[in-house]
Amino acid sequence: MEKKGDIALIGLAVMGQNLILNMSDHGYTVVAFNRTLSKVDEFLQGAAKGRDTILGAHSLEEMIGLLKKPRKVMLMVKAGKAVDEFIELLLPHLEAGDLIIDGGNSHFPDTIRRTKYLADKGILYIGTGVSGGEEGARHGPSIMPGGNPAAWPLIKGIFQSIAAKTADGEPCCDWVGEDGAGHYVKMTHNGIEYGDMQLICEAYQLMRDGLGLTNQEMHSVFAEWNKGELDSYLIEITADILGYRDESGTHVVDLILDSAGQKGTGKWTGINSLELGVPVTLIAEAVYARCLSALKDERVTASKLLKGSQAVFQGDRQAFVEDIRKALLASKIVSYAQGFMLMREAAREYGWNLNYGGVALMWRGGCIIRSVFLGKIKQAYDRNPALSNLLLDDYFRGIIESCQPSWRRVVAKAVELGIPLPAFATALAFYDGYRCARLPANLLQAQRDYFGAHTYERVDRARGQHFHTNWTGTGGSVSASTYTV
Ligand code: NBP
Repeated sequence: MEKKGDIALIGLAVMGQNLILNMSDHGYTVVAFNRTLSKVDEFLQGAAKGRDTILGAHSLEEMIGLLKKPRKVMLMVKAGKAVDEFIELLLPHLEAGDLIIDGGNSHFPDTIRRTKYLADKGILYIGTGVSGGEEGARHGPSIMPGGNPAAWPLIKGIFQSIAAKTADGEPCCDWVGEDGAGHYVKMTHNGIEYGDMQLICEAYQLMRDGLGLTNQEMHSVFAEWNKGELDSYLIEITADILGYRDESGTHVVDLILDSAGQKGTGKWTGINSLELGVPVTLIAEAVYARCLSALKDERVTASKLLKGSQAVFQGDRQAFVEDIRKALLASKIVSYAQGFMLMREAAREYGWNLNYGGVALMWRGGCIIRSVFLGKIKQAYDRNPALSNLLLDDYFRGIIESCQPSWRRVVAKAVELGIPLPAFATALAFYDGYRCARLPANLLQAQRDYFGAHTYERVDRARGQHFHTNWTGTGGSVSASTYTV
């Protein structure tokens, strides 16, 4: 009898090929397909050679014919119109109860739309985040599936067996929620990744330009940090990068142009935070920091014209390195607190029932932001699933308290030295704002009411009552309609 596939995977680029090999390692039979057909044969004769659990297909008809029912087809293609095009091409070949999975970095509104569109046709749909890059896809990614809940039992076994596992053996994959929830959580993951990377880069610049440390010294600092509370994949690779030399002995990091690229998921997170009115300031700063870095030519010109600080660091370098570590840790806690605030608001806005501890567990292994720290976040939500803000959890509150003097010293010193620390500084400003019972927004409301009759609420009256003052004596008594973010 002809061998049948458990799942088909379309898209034989780096992610798709490695996911297929991973599924095959776990005993699943996978049918491989790609728009450019030559890549099917290249894969079968290359990385997939000798595996009877990987079958190639040279048309969608052939691919569908090779699948067990209900059929499961996973797309690992470029996000955007390629996904919609493949859905349309697949539809004539599928029947009610079949499942399409999009594992690319799709924008969550597209996943909401596609889930509904396919549900109307009786086709199940999952939009899933897959993180961990090439290595993760091959040996265990973090997988964040959302979509039609009826689809989860069909794919749970495959996904949880190929996903990364925590030290306790728990899979870094669980059901996230309805329609776009999986891609939303993946988007937030990527935003947090932007924040983590920016924080590390700021620590690097402060050590390099402020303290004058060599790459080798910084390699040792990051390697040391990776043994403690900051133990994470990104700190680990930073230590590796700083220690890496080419054949001539040159540190490769010094040869790389300081102009950052981006693919859009950090920007989506920032835009969505503005839409939902959640102050996710650190991720936004991280996106803007990449934008500023990309203005390389302008910066080079400006560096010759705009004067900065003449101050030089004086003091105990080793003690200051420890201050930087603590400032990084405190800023990172703020960034994750903001990320979870965003997901909480998104769940309310889009009607998802997100399990925040489950999200932390999914990010605990396999993905780019994997860290020991995420285990602590999981524990915080285990202690209190209704935790309103990570900053209020006893464990994180304690760390922030112990890091706070260092954090303030680092931000103040960077200002004095003229070294930009946008992410460290915004984290501290957020912290001070969040813990402030009375912000200056009373004056802001007065300004709005002064020039636009936007009205204000009063501290001595119940919330929800709006007042207007005729500030100049010449204005009328008509007020504008109110608007609250
Ligand atoms: P790419 O994002 O480079 O996409 C390559 C695949 O998309 C190929 O199979 C290509 O087919 C197909 N494709 C393209 Br491009 N345009 C198409 C179109 N108009 N119609 C049909 N197919 C089209 O591959 P990747 O880096 O493996 O990523 C796959 C997905 O996973 C993406 O959404 C990506 O954002 C996401 N992702 C990537 C990573 C990573 O580290 N690379 C990590 C996590 C998630 P062809 O061979 O015929 O050109």
